Amino acid sequence: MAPAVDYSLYLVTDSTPAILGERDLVEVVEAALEGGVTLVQYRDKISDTALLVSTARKLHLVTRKHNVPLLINDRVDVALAVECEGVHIGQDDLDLPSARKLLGDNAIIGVTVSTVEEAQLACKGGADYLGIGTMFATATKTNTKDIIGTAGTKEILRAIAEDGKNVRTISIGGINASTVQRVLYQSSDSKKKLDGVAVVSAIMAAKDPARAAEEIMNLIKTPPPFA
Ligand code: TZP
Ligand code: MG
Repeated sequence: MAPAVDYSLYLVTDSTPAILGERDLVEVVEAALEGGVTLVQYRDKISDTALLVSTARKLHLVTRKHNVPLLINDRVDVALAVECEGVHIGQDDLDLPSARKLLGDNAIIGVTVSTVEEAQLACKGGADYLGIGTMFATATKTNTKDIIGTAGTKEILRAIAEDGKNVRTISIGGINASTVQRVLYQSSDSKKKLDGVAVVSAIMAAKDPARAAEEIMNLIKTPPPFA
């Protein structure tokens, strides 16, 4: 079993010019950590393997400084090379049992799920957390399979309330300061709630990523006005 993790504000990185611009990825992530993000996923679909490994090493130095786990998107080999805390895999990546075998019981392994069936399978397979989405349409990832909204998310949470009671859950897609409270409140089932939200552009593309992270974290901690 992986160590206890705070999933409340999960930063997923993006290295594309549309989001990062001319800025340095590691500096933006460090600012977001100062603003209070609790978990970081290095998601980079453009760099070659050598650059992925060297960037992941730099990111791991800063995440460790803040005592926050670093996970790698897609690439179990990169996570092994840099000895970070885990991976996030999608439905088309290396399968969960193989990832677990390679990384061991202490690694944090998250799986993207969009349907009840995928969620049940990931719970059965020993995922530590589910990345449930896509919550809302987003310019950051346009080839998403399904936009499931708060209703679809709630349906998944309800379906895994028993078999997945030890599995943590986060929502991803279009989450920002304007949507975060609605996401957390409207998705929650009486038996199982989201443990957090994953955010890309609302923090990564912000002029002041520390301030953006802080603002979203404050909203997560505050009961919504419509509750
Ligand atoms: N998976 C589903 S939506 C998404 C990913 C990686 C991108 C979310 O980006 P944003 O900018 O937080 O909407
Ligand atoms: Mg993937």
